[in-house]
Order: sequence, then C-alpha cells, then structure tokens
Amino acid sequence: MEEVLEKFQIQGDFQSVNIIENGLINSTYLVTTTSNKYIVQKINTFVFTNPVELMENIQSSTSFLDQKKEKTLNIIQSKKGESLIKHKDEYWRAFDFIDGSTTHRKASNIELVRECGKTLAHFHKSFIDFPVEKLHTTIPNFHNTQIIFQNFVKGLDNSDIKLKEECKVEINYILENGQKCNRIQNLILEGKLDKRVCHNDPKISNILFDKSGKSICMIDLDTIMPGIILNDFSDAIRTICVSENEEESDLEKVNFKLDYFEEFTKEYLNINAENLNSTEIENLVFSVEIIFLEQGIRFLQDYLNENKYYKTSYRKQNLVRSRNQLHLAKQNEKKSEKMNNIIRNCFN
Ligand code: GN1
Ligand code: MG
Repeated sequence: MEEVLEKFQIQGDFQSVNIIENGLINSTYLVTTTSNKYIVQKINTFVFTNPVELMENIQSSTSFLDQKKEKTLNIIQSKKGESLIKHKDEYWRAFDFIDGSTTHRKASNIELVRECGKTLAHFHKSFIDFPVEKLHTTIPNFHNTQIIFQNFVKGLDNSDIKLKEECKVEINYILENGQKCNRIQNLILEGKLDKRVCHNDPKISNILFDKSGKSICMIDLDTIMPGIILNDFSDAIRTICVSENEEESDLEKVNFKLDYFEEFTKEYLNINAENLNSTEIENLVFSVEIIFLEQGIRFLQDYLNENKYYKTSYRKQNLVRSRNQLHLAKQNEKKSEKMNNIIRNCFN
C-alpha cells in the first residue's frame, strides 16, 4: 500500500490503513496520514474493464458539480497529474475523505428516507444541463434487463446441474417472469425514455451522510454514465424502502415498506418531477418491480457462475441475496396498485 500511496499527491506522513467494507466490487481503504484522511480504492478490472474511461467520467462529472458549488468527491491526483495510477497491473485512485461522514446499510428511520429522495432528485437535477454524450458507457447494457435475462437463460446451459437443482424455484420464477424484462427496453427503442446522466448504482450505502443524518452527497460514481432515470429511481428504492438489506436470509423479516416508498417518492418528485416525461412517470412503479427481478437475476447468475462478480464471504451468499431480491419482486407485484395510488397522489 505504501508503494501505491507514494504515487499520489498525498499530504502528511503515512500513519495507518483500514479496510472499509462497503461495496461488492472494488477494494476500499481509509488511509490516515499525519495531516489528512483519504479514501484509496483498487478498481476491480474484472468488472470495470476500462478504468481510464471510468475515471474520465468521474473527473468530468465531479468537476461539473464542483463548478456548481455542489458537494461531491474530490479526486486526489497522482504526482504525474493523473486521476488514476497503475501499479503492478492494478489500477488505483484516491479521494479526500469527507470529515464526519458515514454510510448506512439500510434506512433505520423515515427522515433518512426523505434525505435519500432529496439527494437523488438533486443529483439528477444538477446534471440536467450536462452534455450526456460526453460520458463514456463504461459497462454496456448495464441495466438492460432484456439482455440480462437473455444472458441468464444462455448461462443456464453451462451451469452445474446440482446448483441448478438447488435453485430450481428461483430459476423457474425468473423464467416465468422473463417477458417483463422487455418492457423498459421496448420503451427505449420507441424513443420514449430519454438518455440522461445517471448514477446507475444509487443504493443507500452509496449516499454519504453526516452524523446528524443529513445527506452530504452521492458517492461511488463508478457507474456514472448515460442511463434511464427509471433505473436510478428504482435502484435507490430497492435498498432504501425495505425493512432489511439484501443480505438478509430470513425472508419473513424482509418487507417492502410502502410508507418509505411514499416518503421517498414525494421528496424525489417534489424536486425533480418537472424533469420527468409522462412515460417515465407512468413506469415508476413498474421499474421498482423490475429492478428487484433484475438484481435477483444478477445475484443468481453469479451464484450459478461460482461467485466471480460480487464479493462474497460465504459460498451461498449470492443465492441468499437473490432469494431476498426475488421475494421483494413478488411483494412488489402485489403492492403495485397501492404504489400507483401513491404516485397519483403526488400529482394531486
Ligand atoms: C454493486 O459496488 P457496489 O457494491 O456499490 C453493483 C451494483 C449492484 C450492487 C448490489 C458495478 O454495487 O450494480 O446493484 O452491487 N455494481 C456493479 O449491492 O455491478
Ligand atoms: Mg460500485
């Protein structure tokens, strides 16, 4: 680590390094020096095959926010003046640690939910005049649920028979619901959903809070790229409007919280409804059901593929995560009428 740090324009002498267990993809460390604290990350190049373009996206989006005086991540440059360093075939980058900041793995109260709704809406609104075509698509088809479903089905042919037997119920559920995976993609093809600057991974632990529970800014900007606003809206709700996080194996405890959904949506729409078109508004509720299905597929696919994508600490973790997400997809289907009423009320 000290060899890596040597290459960055870091102030003070190195004192300590602590692993931060946040995120299923990159490796994250909190580095303390005699004068400052930094977040230093090793980029997972199995997932992010083009770290240079990824950092260009982060660079252009954070400097845009900076110019608008919006709080965002501050990239620490390398001694050569670059935002990324290569060290022994690994890619590293660093940010200032924001003093007094913290993250949450689930929303423990409704105030936090409101803060999340505001933060995401504000993020989208801030980028409304950013030229979206300037961002690289660092992971093609990242939220293309149609392709995610098709790849899942193709992958089944090569999966281990015993694993498939173990996941029979989940696989069947996904196959039965596959048709739904086309709807948003079809709307895109019809030109009804605009490409916008999206975070693409706005889960609750990617929002930074201060100790009093006020949000500071969105973090983990690795997937900032052109996207569909519905995916951000729903992906935030996926981890914010639930009673337990995606790691919970006791499904009796896992519930979609309509009261949280209502508050999140009210706050979001209050700030950003003016920038949504009618197709986006009509599909807000459907997008939530589909994101749970999408994430359930992604976790299950990784389980069947022997856990190469998401970090795991035990063998069945991706199966547990998938069951959790599919359970919520089913719940959502049943709650959609109530959710649509909530949206309607937001416009009355
Ligand atoms: C990954 O890196 P992290 O943990 O913020 C994943 C998201 C998933 C999420 C599930 C690039 O996000 O898409 O929704 O895990 N990021 C990537 O927790 O695949
Ligand atoms: Mg990430």
